[in-house]
Amino acid sequence: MTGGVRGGPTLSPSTRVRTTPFTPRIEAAGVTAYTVYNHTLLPTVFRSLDEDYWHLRAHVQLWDVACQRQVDVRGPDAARLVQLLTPRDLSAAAPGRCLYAPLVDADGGVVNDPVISVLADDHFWLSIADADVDLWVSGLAHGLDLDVSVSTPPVTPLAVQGPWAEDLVARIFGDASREIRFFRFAHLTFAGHPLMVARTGWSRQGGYEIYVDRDDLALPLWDALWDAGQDLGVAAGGPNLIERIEGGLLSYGADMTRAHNPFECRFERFCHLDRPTTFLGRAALERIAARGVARRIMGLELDAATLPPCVAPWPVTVGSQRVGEVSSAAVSPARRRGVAIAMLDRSHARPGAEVTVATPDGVVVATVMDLPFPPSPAAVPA
Ligand code: THG
Repeated sequence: MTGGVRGGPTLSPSTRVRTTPFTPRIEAAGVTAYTVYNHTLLPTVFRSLDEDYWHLRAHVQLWDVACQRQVDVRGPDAARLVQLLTPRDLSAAAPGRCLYAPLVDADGGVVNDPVISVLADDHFWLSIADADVDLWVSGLAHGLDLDVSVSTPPVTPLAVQGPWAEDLVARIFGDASREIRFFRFAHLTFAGHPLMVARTGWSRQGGYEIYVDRDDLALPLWDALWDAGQDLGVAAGGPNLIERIEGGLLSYGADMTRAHNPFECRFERFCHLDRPTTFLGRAALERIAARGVARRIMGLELDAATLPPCVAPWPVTVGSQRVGEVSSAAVSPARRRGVAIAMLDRSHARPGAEVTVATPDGVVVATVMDLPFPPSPAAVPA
């Protein structure tokens, strides 16, 4: 877990932990840490978390996000089934839209938080976070006897993220790619084959995700972007822990689980209880909305110059009272402080509140922040 480059244990390779069509280039680029996400390798660190962070904010990176598996739902009942899964009203979502949507269970627990792409009125892709959503969706389809097919096709997303992503992608896909608006997609041609190109991605630096639906195009696409991006400083990268905490992007399984409801996760803008939408968990969410939540997800700025990785929740306290727990944490080199995501009791879920965090390396003082964090300096402060 501490990484082979430092001589620690490594991950045992097996067919159960999938490689991806991009893995040869990821290894050639010098990946130093992977996580496993949807049973698939997800590269997370190349040079170091800090160097990758600064690079992402200044240049452009290619990310192997094949682990963002697509759950394909199609057929006459597809729209009804996908709407049943989420409190976000999808009735006005036309083909070409991507929608970030929490999925909830009958008790209002968050089951996942995919990006849903509307391919056609009767065809959707759920680009899932780390959980076996295909089982949940096909179980519901069978239980409700719906006329749909649910599958996980071999689609391999490649993310292009960073301030130069627009220029780089335009060099390969043409200026039409510049016209794609945030959370929209278009089909653009690469090597004579139409690929779905979306203006999405798990960073706040802007960029695209290209859904490669033919494995034999994966390396040619990587190489084309790589060669075309040399003068832009293109590098291999991955979701960056520091950048995504500062950006307030939540990680399913870490920051939220089925034990949390969407209001605790600040997803109210994706919960349309005021509309006649039919979805599983509606009654539960109405009860929760009427009662109010006892805890909320917030940011924390920690008075710490180093932090260990957060591999088990860190207690957050005020005096002797426990008021929550940290689920993700890192030191931001731009702030020279720790940044964290924490689920906090309502009483302390307000910006400016002072708390203490029990890290494995000792107790540190922290200030509650809104998410996302305010912009941080674009270079190392002097
Ligand atoms: N892209 C794709 N699939 C994914 C992710 C992705 N699946 C797994 C994981 N990431 C899902 N989680 C998120 C979390 C946040 C966002 C996207 C996916 C996101 N949120 C914006 C926000 O919160 O401001 C935009 C939300 C909106 O306004 O619709 O981008 O990254 N393909």
